Amino acid sequence: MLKVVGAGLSPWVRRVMIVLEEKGIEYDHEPFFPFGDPPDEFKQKSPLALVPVLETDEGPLADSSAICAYLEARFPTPALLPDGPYAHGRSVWLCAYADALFKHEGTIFFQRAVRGHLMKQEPDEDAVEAARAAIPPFLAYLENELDASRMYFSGETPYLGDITVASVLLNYLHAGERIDAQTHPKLRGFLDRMFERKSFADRIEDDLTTLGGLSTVRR
Ligand SMILES: N[C@@H](CCC(=O)N[C@@H](CS)C(=O)NCC(=O)O)C(=O)O
Repeated sequence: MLKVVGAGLSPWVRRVMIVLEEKGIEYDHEPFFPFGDPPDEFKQKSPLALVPVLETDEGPLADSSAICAYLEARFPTPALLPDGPYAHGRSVWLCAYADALFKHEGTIFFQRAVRGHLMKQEPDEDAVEAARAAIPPFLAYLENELDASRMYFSGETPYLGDITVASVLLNYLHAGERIDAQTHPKLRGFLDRMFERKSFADRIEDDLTTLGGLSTVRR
């Protein structure tokens, strides 16, 4: 059976688990935090020492984009990317945009959730404030990209771009931040629809047992 290695709180581990669940594929999960100096055995599977890793019967695969490409080639239905070259390209672009957003969101999450909540250390508030200041243009862009008449970015079906944006923004909420329906009605509606899907709802339940009251996702 396929095995996902990596802590489910990572947005990149989460997006792999959600893709597997949306495709209806059973898998094992080994939660693993790679921080510090991970063992050589892990670095052989993941040369950059990052999670996720997917263990397959042909060998390990690192990097969530590589893993999603593998899953799409092996299990093409339901499709991860929409039909049509432009729609396909736009969904991949959203993944790249979510990665740029992660550079800032990940700092807030790391300082507050990992350092502050899990490791019981003082968060670096200057780093948090600098990262928070970088977020509003990302939220404004995503709000503008959504069309109120469509459920998701590309239409009525969630694709990889939708999953990736929602996975990164879930950690923004898990870190105690808010995305308000007053200021970002389309983005808030999109996130609520994504988080109601069973694939996300199951992950959120697990996350909340670890994060407790820090997350605003259900508040
Ligand atoms: N581009 C990579 C990013 C993976 C990544 O940044 N993983 C983080 C967790 S969110 C990690 O393993 N960090 C460990 C470290 O920086 O030491 C992917 O999509 O898999």
